[in-house]
Amino acid sequence: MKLFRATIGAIKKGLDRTREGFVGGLRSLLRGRKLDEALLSALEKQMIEGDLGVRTTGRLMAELRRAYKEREIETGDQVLEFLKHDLIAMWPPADRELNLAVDGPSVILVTGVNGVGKTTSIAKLARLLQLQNKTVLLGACDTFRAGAVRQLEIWAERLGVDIVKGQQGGDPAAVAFDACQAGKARGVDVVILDTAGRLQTQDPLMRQLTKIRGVVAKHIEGGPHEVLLVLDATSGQNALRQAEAFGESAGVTGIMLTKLDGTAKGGIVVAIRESTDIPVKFIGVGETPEDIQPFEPEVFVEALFSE
Ligand SMILES: Nc1nc2c(ncn2[C@@H]2O[C@H](COP(=O)(O)OP(=O)(O)OP(=O)(O)O)[C@@H](O)[C@H]2O)c(=O)[nH]1
Ligand SMILES: [Mg+2]
Repeated sequence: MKLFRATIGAIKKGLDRTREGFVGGLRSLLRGRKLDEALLSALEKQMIEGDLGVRTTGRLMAELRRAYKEREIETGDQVLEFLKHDLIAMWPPADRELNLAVDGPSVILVTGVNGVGKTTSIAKLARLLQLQNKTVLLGACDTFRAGAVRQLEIWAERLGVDIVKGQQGGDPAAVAFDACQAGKARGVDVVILDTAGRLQTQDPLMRQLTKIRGVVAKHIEGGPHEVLLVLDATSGQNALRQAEAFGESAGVTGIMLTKLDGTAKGGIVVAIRESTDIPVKFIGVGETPEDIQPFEPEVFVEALFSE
């Protein structure tokens, strides 16, 4: 059974900018046109500018040029259909479900650089889990930034979920330990750990993350069940570099791609697929707890290309 389902209406709204920007641009370039070399070159340029990634653009263009030469494709409208199918095919059926424990608390560790939307995404995920009748406990392991604990606490109050916190400046791994213990003692379904923003180049902070993972692994069987990396879609190529670096050093099991509503370059989701094997599991399309959607390629591409 699927845990979550995407709804095309909500995704479509969140992708307004990309639909008008990147896809709208493709549409106005291709609609009603006869295909020729000049049009193919213009298309290639737009794909790269839309953050689709160099490799994916190269591959799609090679396939398009072949189809054009063999006269399978003769019009711009056919190119649009071709692109849609090819994009969907980039994500073969795979497990994008949240990995949860069968028995006992599941632990989800959330990480990423500063300001990408970690804490907000945790609130969204907590709400999604609540809708599935799961109980949630939040662990405020961002003991670093002033106000971070309070920010998570406000979300916990609004959502009506438990929170475990420590002292500002305290050891984040100790908070993770307390949250795991409380999760077990209270019979909570999912413990979500918020962490301070960090750069992939900040060794001490990356080691701290390893320590948190170690504490969780020691006290919760199979934990952490997910290490979600939050990436800001508006940061373009930087997001890709973060995915590569964190993917290697932090044992990331899934990506939450936030702020898709704030960019005209939603093609970034394709570039992530191109440069890492880490599945995008959720997308964020706004600032409220309702603005989260599971990433389902067909729904996503359909929403992207809809008028
Ligand atoms: N438009 C939009 N804004 C978002 C989204 N997700 C988060 N934000 C906003 O991004 C800003 C930063 O969000 P936080 O959740 O505090 O980010 P963070 O990664 O926890 O930040 P630090 O803890 O400081 O590293 C806030 O203003 C959020 O409302 C989204 O999907 N769309
Ligand atoms: Mg935060």
